[in-house]
Formats: sequence, structure tokens, C-alpha cells
Amino acid sequence: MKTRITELLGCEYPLIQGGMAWIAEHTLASAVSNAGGIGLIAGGSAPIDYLRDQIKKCKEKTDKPFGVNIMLMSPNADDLAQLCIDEKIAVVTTGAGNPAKYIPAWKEAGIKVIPVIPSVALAKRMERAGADAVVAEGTESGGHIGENTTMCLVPQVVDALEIPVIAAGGIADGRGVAASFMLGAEGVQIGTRFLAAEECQINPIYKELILKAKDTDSVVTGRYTGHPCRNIKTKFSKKLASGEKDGSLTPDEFEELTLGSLRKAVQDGNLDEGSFLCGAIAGMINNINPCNEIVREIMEQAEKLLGK
Ligand code: TUI
Repeated sequence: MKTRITELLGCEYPLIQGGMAWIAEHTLASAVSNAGGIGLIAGGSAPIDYLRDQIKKCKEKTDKPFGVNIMLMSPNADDLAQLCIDEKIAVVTTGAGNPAKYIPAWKEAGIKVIPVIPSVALAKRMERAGADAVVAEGTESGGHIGENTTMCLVPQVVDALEIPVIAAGGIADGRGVAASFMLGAEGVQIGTRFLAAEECQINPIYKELILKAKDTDSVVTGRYTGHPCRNIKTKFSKKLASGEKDGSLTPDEFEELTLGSLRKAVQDGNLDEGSFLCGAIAGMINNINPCNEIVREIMEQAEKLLGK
């Protein structure tokens, strides 16, 4: 399936793995790239030495292109952005902010730049700033989200831009890919489906939560802090949601409770204090499979539906 995205990134399939903080490390990223997509290593809030080591290990596991996601709220974002240049990373995606100040240097270094955006306004700013493509991410996504849905956001971003658009949020099989293409997207970004990949290194308790999730099992917490996040319903996320709703948790108390909660979920499987981020599509994910099977199955189904 050739689009401007496969051409831009030099990959077989127009499928990018989500740059999930604490989750997207070299084992997962290299497996997705080896499967013909674009794997991403998440910089998250990691120290620079961690990301350098992950990039080195990823290069050892794949000779295909892979990328790095820069989470712009990270205090280390400047250093991680420079590391991508030093390491000659093929593609950088960004989240949770406006990456305009980094784009000239990334472009100068030959890096393909793909900001993740939750609105048409930001998409237009990114195109003007020199982005090669954007990921239009709907509120169905896991983690830090905007308000608009994939179905509404993607065609509006497609209409507003000349550069290619990658759809994200609520896509986990070939039907989602085909639907995204019908909306005008030329690629997809998929996160939650890869939580149930064999190569995904998260705590088994996290994978079990994804496999058991029903359609109604994700909840958005933290709107009142300005950082809304979609996660799986657990005792902890329900406590956050009710504290937010009834006012028994102030935004500051909420932020304090969630500090470090991604690591507690991903590494420790801590159901009492961990934030298990996941997209609203988790209810459709019922099997653990290797990345090459996941990617092949999704793309074969999409190609069939699109009559290719
Ligand atoms: O970034 C994500 N998803 C994430 S980041 C993350 S780690 C985190 N931890 C605590 C608080 C916040 C994040 C977990 N999940 N997705 C891409 C995304 N970007 N979604 C929304 C945005 C976004 C929001 C505002 C992008 C740009 C933006 O711009 C604001 C501005 O400066 O104009």
C-alpha cells in the first residue's frame, strides 16, 4: 500500500507505532520496523543516556527506518531533540505541545518531522513551520488527548493541509485503517494494539487489563488540570475521576497523585497507584501476537476492504 507516507519514510506500510511514554522502547520499535511499519522509541521524560542507549539497541535490532517521539512537556525535551540530530534519527514525532522551535534544526539534519496534533489550527501552524506530515490524533487515543474525535478531526485536517495526514485514535484493525483512508488519511498511527504485542515489554498485569477490557472500560481523567489522559478503568483511575468530579481532590493533589504513575503501571503493574494509559479501542483487543502478525493482519484486511 503505497502513499506519500511510505514514500516519505521509506517503509513498506503506512503504519506508525504510537510513541507511548515508558512503553515504546527498542524491542517494540525494532519489531514494528522489521514488520514493515515505523517503530518509535518514546523519549518521554527519560534521561538522555537512556534514550541514547535505546537508539543504539534499536539500531542493532533493525536496519529499517525507525523514529523517536519527543514528549514536549519533558524537562529534557531540548536535550532529547538534539540527540535525535546527533543520532541521525530518520523520523521524529512530537506530542503534548508545539515543536516549532525544533523544526528548522531537525529539517537541516534531514530528519522527517511529524507532529501529533489535536486540532486544525495546530495542524496549519505545523505545516507552515515546515512539518513533513502530521498525525491527527482523535480523543479515542490513549494518554494525553484533545477533544475532537478521529472521525471529525481527520477529514478537517486533510482539507486544511497540503502535506499528508496520518490518522490516530481508535484504530486497531484493518477496518480502522480503511476508514481512515476513506477520511483522506494516507497513514495510520496505532498505539493500543501494540500493548498486546509479544515484543511489548510492559508488565503482564497491564497486558491482562487490555485483553480483559470491554468497550466501556476507558476513562478520561485530569481535564481540570489541563492534561486530560485516557486510561483503563481501575480502582486508581476511578478514584481520580471521582475526586475530580466531586471536588474532593484539588488539581494540585491530583497532579501529586499521578506523578510517576506511568512508570508504576508499566514497570510494576501497580493497580493501586499506576496509570494504565489505553485507547478507547482496547475492548476490541483480545489476543497477544507478535508485531509482524499484527501488522500483516491489519494491512491485509485494510487492502481487501479498500479493494487493492
Ligand atoms: O502526547 C500525546 N500523548 C501522551 S503524552 C503522555 S505523557 C504525559 N504525562 C503527563 C501529562 C501529559 C503527558 C501521555 N500520552 N499525544 C499527542 C498529543 N499531543 N495529544 C495532544 C497533543 C497536543 C496538545 C496540545 C499537541 C499540541 C498541543 O499544543 C498546545 C500548544 O502549545 O499550542
